[in-house]
Amino acid sequence: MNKFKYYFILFITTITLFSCSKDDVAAEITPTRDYAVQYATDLKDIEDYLKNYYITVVDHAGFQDDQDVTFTKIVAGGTQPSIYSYLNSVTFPKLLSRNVKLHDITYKLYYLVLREGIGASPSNVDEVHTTYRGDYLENKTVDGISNLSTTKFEEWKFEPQRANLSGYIRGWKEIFPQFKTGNNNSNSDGTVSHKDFGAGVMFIPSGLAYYSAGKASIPAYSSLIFSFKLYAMRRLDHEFKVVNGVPVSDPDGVMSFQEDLDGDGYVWTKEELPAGAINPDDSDGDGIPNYLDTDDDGDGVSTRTEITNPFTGLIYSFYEIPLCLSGNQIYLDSACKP
Ligand SMILES: [Ca+2]
Ligand SMILES: [Ca+2]
Ligand SMILES: [Ca+2]
Ligand SMILES: [Ca+2]
Repeated sequence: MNKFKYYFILFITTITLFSCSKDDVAAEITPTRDYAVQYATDLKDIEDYLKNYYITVVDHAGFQDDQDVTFTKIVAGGTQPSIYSYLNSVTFPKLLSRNVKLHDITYKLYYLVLREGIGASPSNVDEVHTTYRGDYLENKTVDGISNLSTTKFEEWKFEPQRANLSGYIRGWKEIFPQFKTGNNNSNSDGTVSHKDFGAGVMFIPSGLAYYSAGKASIPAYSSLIFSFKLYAMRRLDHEFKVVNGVPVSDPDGVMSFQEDLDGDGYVWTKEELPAGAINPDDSDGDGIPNYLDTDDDGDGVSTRTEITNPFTGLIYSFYEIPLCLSGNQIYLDSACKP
């Protein structure tokens, strides 16, 4: 019953948020475009971009501009290798793609790996510490000639942004887990040097971004290009309970990345999977994946109770590492530090 309430509240909150935005009034009047039709346009634009632009990457270990990437159009007769020329390359940079099944289509989500990183990979619901630049892609046809262009809408260049991937667009959730974090060293002047972090670029069709809604500075139906650096991350533990109609964090002591039963690096909700798909990360098959389910096996005893040592009262993780509770977060080390 609590699970139902949680989704109901989420649903109501979503409706309220969307009905408060003036921009969405226009979106309601114009019928939303067909996903498959829009995707075909987006894919063509993205592949045209990949085939007609080249990259320049700064190699400057330990400095803020390390792995900065700029994109330049190849002029007629230009000999620079296009981004597309790195497709499935055995050396870096590598242009790779992921197939994402959503909206009854299979999206091809391209991403460029400049460097993989040396640390651990976040799951799709962990918090990433990242600097990034976002551009939207536009194709304007004038006198029958199509012209691709990009417009920067956001940039975090210096202080890394802490982004809980749960609240971010699908493209981010798909691509960040393909990268690893780096080494972060505090300097005597209070600054932090980052080395050997993962760095890349993702080319996201609008259906895996903001689609018809757009965002403040992003037009509706925009494909997005994000260049990013993954410096660090924080593991999270996501379960909720509902108290007096309000969702309250109720972590079970098993970090969400440990609730990835099939080990593919991702935990998805029912809504994020194709209709009718079996969720590999939902033990009791009740429609709530383990990372949001306070009773994974559905036996009526909470997972948290099941993994608490009855003699010491300590919670043990899958790996028998003592955990500690600080505020609403459970941390993996006994010093209660994130
Ligand atoms: Ca958990
Ligand atoms: Ca999984
Ligand atoms: Ca479940
Ligand atoms: Ca149980």
